[in-house]
Amino acid sequence: MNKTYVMLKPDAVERRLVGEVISRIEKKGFTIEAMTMEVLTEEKAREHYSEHVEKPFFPELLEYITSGPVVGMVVSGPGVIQAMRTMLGATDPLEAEPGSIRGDFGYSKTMNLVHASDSGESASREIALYFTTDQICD
Ligand SMILES: Nc1nc2c(ncn2[C@@H]2O[C@H](COP(=O)(O)OP(=O)(O)OP(=O)(O)O)[C@@H](O)[C@H]2O)c(=O)[nH]1
Ligand SMILES: [Mg+2]
Repeated sequence: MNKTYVMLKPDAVERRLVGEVISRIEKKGFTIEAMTMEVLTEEKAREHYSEHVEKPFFPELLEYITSGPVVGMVVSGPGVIQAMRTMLGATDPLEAEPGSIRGDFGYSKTMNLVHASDSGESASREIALYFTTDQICD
């Protein structure tokens, strides 16, 4: 699996960091195969974060992720799933390494700017949730 799903969350769009994040992905050498901008419905957000619906932080996460438009992308390249996770940095931006997206720009564990699939299985599931096969170049 050389494809992953990347989402610029509402705070990334609000803070005008879309170009910065896309620039990092492109400079790394990865390819953007498809892109959409949408406001997530509660139903879609629950589907996206289905593993977290019972967690104590989920209500806050749900409110945040549906609070404004998100930019979703299919990104491809060798080792892209793990590489994008490394480029994101730790979930908590206060623990993320400088040089990572969350380390450089984030300060809130909820508002951590960018999502990327955490495994091949997640990537397949998430790409299918947001894109039809004819939307993906390749
Ligand atoms: N407030 C709070 N939010 C959390 C906590 N753990 C996870 N989250 C939020 O829930 C999202 C999903 O959690 P995870 O999937 O474990 O973390 P992640 O894979 O680094 O983040 P995503 O790429 O968004 O999936 C995170 O990005 C955070 O916004 C927590 O302990 N407290
Ligand atoms: Mg996750």
